[in-house]
Amino acid sequence: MNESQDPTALKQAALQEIQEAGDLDALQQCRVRWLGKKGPLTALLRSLGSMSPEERKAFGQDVNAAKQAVQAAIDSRKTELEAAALDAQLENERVDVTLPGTHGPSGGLHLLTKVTNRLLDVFQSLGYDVVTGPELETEHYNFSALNFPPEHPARDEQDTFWTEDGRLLRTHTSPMQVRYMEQHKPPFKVVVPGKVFRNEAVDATHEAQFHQLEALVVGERVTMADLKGAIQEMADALFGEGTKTRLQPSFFPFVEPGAEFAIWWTHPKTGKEEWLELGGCGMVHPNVFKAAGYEGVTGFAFGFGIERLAMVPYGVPDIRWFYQSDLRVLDQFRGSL
Ligand code: FA5
Repeated sequence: MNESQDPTALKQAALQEIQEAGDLDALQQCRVRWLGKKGPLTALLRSLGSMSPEERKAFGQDVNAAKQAVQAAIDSRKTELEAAALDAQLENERVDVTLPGTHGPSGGLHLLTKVTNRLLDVFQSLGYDVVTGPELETEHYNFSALNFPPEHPARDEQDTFWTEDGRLLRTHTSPMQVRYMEQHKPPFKVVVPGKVFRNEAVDATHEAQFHQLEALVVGERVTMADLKGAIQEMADALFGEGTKTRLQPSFFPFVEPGAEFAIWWTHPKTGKEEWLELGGCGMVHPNVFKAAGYEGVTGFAFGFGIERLAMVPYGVPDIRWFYQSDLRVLDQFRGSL
């Protein structure tokens, strides 16, 4: 019997090749070569027909044992190669969780939000409650209840946008004075931050939409001295103890007497000093108390533009920059306050 007819020799040769198969493709080729229809072991089985019965029995057993050993070797090599392929894939796809990540840009609070929050902190620490009111107002709360007679020219200074049902976008935060008084009993101290609107020719210091902060204090013997004191406390808290403040006579229909107020402000970098004119103030007019159904009390109110308080100290030269969402502007105030 030559080697190509010896099942044991064929088996040895097959086992060696199977062991050397480096990947699943090579192993599949081994299987076809050794166990396929044209393989040497299949050829040996075909040759059984020409043997004597005794010979056939012994030789057939040998060939089948060789086939089974080859099949078992292929199966076990296949398991090995599959495990190795999985290891290689895991190694390839390994993620190093300790590597530093890549960051997208993070958001931050807008300068106007920061200035508003700072103001609310100051007033809350002085014992004021914070309330907000509707931006879409009635003509009654925005004007009539605040002692603006229907044809009074003071209404022209606060031209605004009207809805078809006769309501308007509030021109100031003062409408909350009467709204609040109707719902509460004095004494109280409140501040009202919020968005207001005016039909303005927009320029570097005027927007059609801006923000105000209103303060209202009502009690039994509230005086002009209390008003001056409240503005002084705000100035001290914002710009440091002993900051100078100024009241100049002015007219608003809903206060009597009325004034405009300013804070003496020194630029921390340039050292430049100037009056920062913030807004209006005064003692609540008796007609406003009447509109709210109040008697026997006194009170003061003041209101000012928040943009102004952000523009001058933070060096923003144009009010329109607050609303353009330009990151070159916004990024500069990320760390401020
Ligand atoms: C008022 O709005 C009064 N309600 C203020 C007040 C409250 C007086 C309580 C008395 C008692 P005035 O129209 O002056 O007042 O506006 C107040 C501030 O809002 C101004 O000083 C300015 O800082 C700001 N302001 C007014 N118009 C604009 C505008 N178009 N753009 C940006 N800020 C503005």
